[in-house]
Amino acid sequence: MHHERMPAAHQTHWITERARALGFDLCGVAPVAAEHLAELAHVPEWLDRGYAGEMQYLHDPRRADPRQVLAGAHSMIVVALNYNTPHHPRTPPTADAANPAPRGWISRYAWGDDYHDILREKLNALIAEMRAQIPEPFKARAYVDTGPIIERVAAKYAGLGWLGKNTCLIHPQLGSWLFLGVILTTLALDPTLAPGQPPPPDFCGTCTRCLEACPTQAFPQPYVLDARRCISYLTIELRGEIPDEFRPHIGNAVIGCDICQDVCPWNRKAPTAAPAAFEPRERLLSPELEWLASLSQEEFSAVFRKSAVKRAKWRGIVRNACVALGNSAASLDPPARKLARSPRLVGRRAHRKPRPLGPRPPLRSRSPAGALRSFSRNETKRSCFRQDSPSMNKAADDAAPLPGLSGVASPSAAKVRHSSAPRARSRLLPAISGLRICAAG
Ligand code: B12
Ligand code: SF4
Ligand code: SF4
Repeated sequence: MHHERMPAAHQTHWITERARALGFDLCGVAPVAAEHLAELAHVPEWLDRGYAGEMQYLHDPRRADPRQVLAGAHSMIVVALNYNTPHHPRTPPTADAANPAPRGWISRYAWGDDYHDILREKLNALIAEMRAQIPEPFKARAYVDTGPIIERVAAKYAGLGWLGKNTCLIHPQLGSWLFLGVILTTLALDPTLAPGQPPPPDFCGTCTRCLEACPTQAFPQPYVLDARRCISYLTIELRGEIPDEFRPHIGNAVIGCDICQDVCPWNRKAPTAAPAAFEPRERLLSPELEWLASLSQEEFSAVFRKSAVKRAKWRGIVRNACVALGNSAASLDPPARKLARSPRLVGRRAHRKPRPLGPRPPLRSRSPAGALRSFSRNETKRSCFRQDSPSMNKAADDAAPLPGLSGVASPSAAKVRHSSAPRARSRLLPAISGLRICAAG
């Protein structure tokens, strides 16, 4: 087949169209030069402040300059995929009166199939289409968390949205329940934002809901996250013991945390158009904590096959379930309460009265349940914005569904079975005996 060389602008347009056809909700092209990616200048200070905790991979110097990641790199194609499914936000522990067994909470991103696989497959399909369409030789590499690219910054400068005070990428119609992926390429594509055109405006206005709702006070200042304090880090990335001071504030979270997004007004109208693969797997919506704590390694591998939860590892999820059980100790029957407080399971004391957290600016902190109780689904968009700036109100009012999204039917809610099978408490102890959860995994 004979190919005419497409002008760069047409290539960008064609690629974004193909990305849409492959199921991505958003696509844009960002330049790679660090001087066009302003937030990257903060990376050294962020690292110097120690905010990365044990995440050594964040110290890779290439993260501050995508040009160092791929020789001759010129452009970043950035995509976003909606993962919002039509399920309620986090519920307080033991909210189910019919079945009062203590329940945990797994974050929305980890309910279904592993997003890394789903996005990577689509990105590789896009690269294959590009190779078939664009005759000139080029290099292209797909990343979904996997490379030294700060994807949210890339997304901002590809015109996909703004970086909120909770540090998430937010799109005015889609909200922030978005997975991101990047193709780094040597192709000289026209950036989505014309030269001199500013990135999408920041619509956070005077709102501070996320900062106030964070149970562990993980935001030292707006737009900056101290990852060491984030429940997501504590439950997924941290190996070893969860520091005592954070345990009571973790509540019933067992994998990740969504609170700073659950409370965000821009997620109120976020469409639930996620692929069916992101629907919660059986038993994972409000999972029973004793079930999680008693999983054997084999059961863990089977339940979380091709799931992002695997990153936390078996030790991690059992440790987290035990901490959450400790936090629900009041509602446990005596044998389980004893177990949840066992120093063998969770390091030192699993449950203790909440203590004030370490030094942190005077942000108002609430318990996870308290933060979410104040988040009423029926609250109108207007009342939610009443504290906020006129421009924010207007922007929210103007927000209309994206073309092409309005006709997309929400996937039918998966049938989620809350198992109320009688829990064999005797199973819990043997399953975890001998396991030193406080030891690094
Ligand atoms: C490491 C990581 C984490 C860490 C650290 C998070 C963080 N904020 O960095 C932990 C484990 C805590 C985490 C949590 C979550 N993550 Co995460 N994570 C990543 C990962 C792999 C790298 C991010 C990174 O490089 N961080 C390093 C620091 C330097 O970046 P930063 O926070 O953006 O810091 C900037 C700001 O602080 C800013 N800044 C602005 N002003 C100022 C001022 C000063 C003085 C300073 C110092 C800095 C500063 O500059 C910094 C540099 O750009 C990305 C994937 C990727 N490769 O990008 C996913 C990613 C960011 N995570 C994602 C998700 C979904 C989550 C969770 C929602 C999961 C969950 N439910 O638990 C939470 C959200 C928590 C939150 N509010 O951010 C999505 C975000 C999608 C979106 N819409 O934004 C990503 C993009 C994964 C993906 N491919 O979709 N994550
Ligand atoms: S609200 Fe949850 S996810 Fe957000 S910063 Fe705080 S602990 Fe992390
Ligand atoms: S909760 Fe408010 S401040 Fe936080 S990200 Fe959303 S709009 Fe911005």
